[in-house]
Amino acid sequence: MKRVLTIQDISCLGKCSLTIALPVISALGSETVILPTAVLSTHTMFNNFTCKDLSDQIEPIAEHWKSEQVHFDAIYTGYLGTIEQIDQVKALISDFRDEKTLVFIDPVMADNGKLYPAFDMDYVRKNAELCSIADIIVPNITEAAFMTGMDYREEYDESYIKEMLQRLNAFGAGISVLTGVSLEPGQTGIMGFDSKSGEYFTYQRKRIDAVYHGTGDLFSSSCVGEIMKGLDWRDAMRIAADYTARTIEVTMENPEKPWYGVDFEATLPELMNLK
Ligand code: PXL
Repeated sequence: MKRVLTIQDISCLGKCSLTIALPVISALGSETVILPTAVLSTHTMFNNFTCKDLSDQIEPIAEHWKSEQVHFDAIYTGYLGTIEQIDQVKALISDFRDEKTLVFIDPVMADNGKLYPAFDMDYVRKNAELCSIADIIVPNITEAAFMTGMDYREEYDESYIKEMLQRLNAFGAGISVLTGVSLEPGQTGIMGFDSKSGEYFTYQRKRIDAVYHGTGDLFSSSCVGEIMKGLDWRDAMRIAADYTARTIEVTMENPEKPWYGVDFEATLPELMNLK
């Protein structure tokens, strides 16, 4: 069985980060090892959330794993808390990665043109540094605009996305993928660039006009899980995009849906059959 280490916060209530990664990657058949970087009462879209930083636990936990000679087939990082923590995570990745380990970085820090509370441009620069050591990065357009210094646009054409992918590619990751890319009216999906083959990959599907929290984490987690099943990254991203959109659709139909996250619990059984 493949073993995935995922490093991100645990928001006790909120359906995001570890509370999505753990069930989704496990459901796709990989052992999921978690490293919580902070415990929050809720995600940061709630008011008055509490947050306990766990940075001082990262090194002792990693040391223990080293003494147990643990091997990870993938290391997947999401929302992290501070610049210092990103340095710790970089060190952990370089300690544990070998030539077969997939390093998948989702530089979670912004959406809809804005940085999340608690982040600033120093944090953005540090995330760009983290992206440089990845095999695959999956920023949304907002995160990529901040990291590349390009203007954030809601209306754009393919040349804007290609320029952004080229600037991301210059950081050094093997594969750079932009999420939330709409190339035709009524459509949305992803566009990626593979630095080895020099090829672009685009996947577009019907756009659903709703914004829900945690959908980026759902996309990344299902993508990592599918790659661990042996799928090519392009197939994994296509399935992850379909699964995320399907989950948004199902969530919208639920009259009792919570405002803070999607009903991925309802669609998880379907994910196992998506091809
Ligand atoms: O879904 C991204 C995410 C993860 N973790 C925390 C967040 C957010 C987005 O706001 O606040 C704590």
